[in-house]
Amino acid sequence: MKIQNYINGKFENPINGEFIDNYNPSNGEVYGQIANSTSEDVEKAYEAAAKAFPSWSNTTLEERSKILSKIANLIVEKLDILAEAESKDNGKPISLAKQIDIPRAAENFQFYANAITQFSSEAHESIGLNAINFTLRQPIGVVGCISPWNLPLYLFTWKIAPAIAAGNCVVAKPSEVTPMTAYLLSEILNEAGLPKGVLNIVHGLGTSTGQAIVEHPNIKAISFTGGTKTGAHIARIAAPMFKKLSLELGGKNPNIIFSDCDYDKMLATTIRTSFANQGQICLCGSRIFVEAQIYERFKRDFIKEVKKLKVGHPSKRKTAIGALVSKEHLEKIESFVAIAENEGARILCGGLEVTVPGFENGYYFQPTVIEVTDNSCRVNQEEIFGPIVSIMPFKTDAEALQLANDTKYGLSATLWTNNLNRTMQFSKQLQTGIVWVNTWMLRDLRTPFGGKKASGIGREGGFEALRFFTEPKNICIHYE
Ligand code: TXE
Repeated sequence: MKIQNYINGKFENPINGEFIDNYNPSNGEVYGQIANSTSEDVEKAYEAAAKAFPSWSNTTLEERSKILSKIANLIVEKLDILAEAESKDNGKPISLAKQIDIPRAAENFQFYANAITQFSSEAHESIGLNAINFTLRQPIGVVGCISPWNLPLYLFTWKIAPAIAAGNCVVAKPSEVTPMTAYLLSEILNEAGLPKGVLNIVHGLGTSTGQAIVEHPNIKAISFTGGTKTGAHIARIAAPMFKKLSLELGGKNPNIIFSDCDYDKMLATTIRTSFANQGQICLCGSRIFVEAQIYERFKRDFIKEVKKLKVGHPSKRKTAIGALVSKEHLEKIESFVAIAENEGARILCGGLEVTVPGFENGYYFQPTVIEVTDNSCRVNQEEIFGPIVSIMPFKTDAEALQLANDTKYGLSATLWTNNLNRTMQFSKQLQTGIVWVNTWMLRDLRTPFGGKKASGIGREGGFEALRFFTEPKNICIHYE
């Protein structure tokens, strides 16, 4: 299976003819090849996008909306094929791909098919000066979208849908670790009648293909989701070129549990916040802080539930935890267990690789709970991005808040309490872009999404994404 680039509505080999291996994480085998594109391919994609821009940016909102809806419908029609492909490429349980990843990819297109018809700009009447100002929100031109491997089609479409809805043309790159569903999306784009060149998908490594998108002088905005280090690198290149940047980066999210919460709901949700998608979601709550008076009870109950989670092949119905995305990632996760032990933390459960019969070379790891005593330890400060969480008690609200904010990251926080005053105080004082109270990952696509501090800059979602993908221009008209 060869994954080719999709440029100007056509599938093409990379200009250098080179391909790189694509692995199936559930068995460690190479099952396909992906284009190893260079800056030449990115240039070709850019040219196709630039050529399509004058017409696409003048296409009526109704027409754009119709095409986006059609893409959404086709994703729904092909749900099974896409979910199987996502699971095979990423290692996630197929049930998760069917329930979350693929439906959400369709929703992303449907949401922006609707949102673009409701997007408006402001007018300011300069009273007494005989002038009226109005603001045009114009598409930027050709924009770059770069996405990661953890929620491949979900995050790829989360960027592309608002970008094209707003009238831009796109050069996009999915992660080289999980390119398959972006490739399948290319076929859908043709079927939906998206004009050629509006969306071009170039495959390849981050350091070559991705970097070429960021460095391209005429790609004027970059929307990126991925690691914090990569985000900083991209910012260093893009800033002197005055590119618009949206960076959705890592997290080290606190999950703060007070004794006055709805305990059963909290326990069930905390299993998800900790281990959904093998813990490979930027919103996962990897640092669990528990009020001292329920700490021992929580520890006992949580570990009991974690031990019930079945690690297994992603296609099996009973699998709760599938394979990690790559061998390198498995090794990174494993190294954190040794780091924890060296730091004097206690491994309460898990901590080992899992051999799944019949799939011995797959990348499986036990869900792991580590008890830490000091929030400054590496386990609590570095993004592990896998099935490892730490737990630690706290005594007072002030201490919980201090621990929660004591990290360089600031993406999201989860708070479990039924106390309204506490809810408000934490909501105001947590240094994160998102706060979940008595829930987790309940997503309303109209809301702003993104982080503070080392978790990035800019917000995606709702009209925020349409604002990002447009440039405001004020027109001031004086009249007599
Ligand atoms: O991500 P990268 P990696 C975190 C997580 C993980 C770590 C590294 O902690 O362990 O990041 O993961 C492209 N110019 N997250 O190395 O490299 C790359 O090809 C332009 C959190 O896989 O950041 C891919 O398409 N692009 C996260 C995308 O960037 C470049 C999700 C992300 O890859 C590039 C994933 C470059 N120089 C990892 N280098 C989240 N926030 O959800 C790489 N890329």
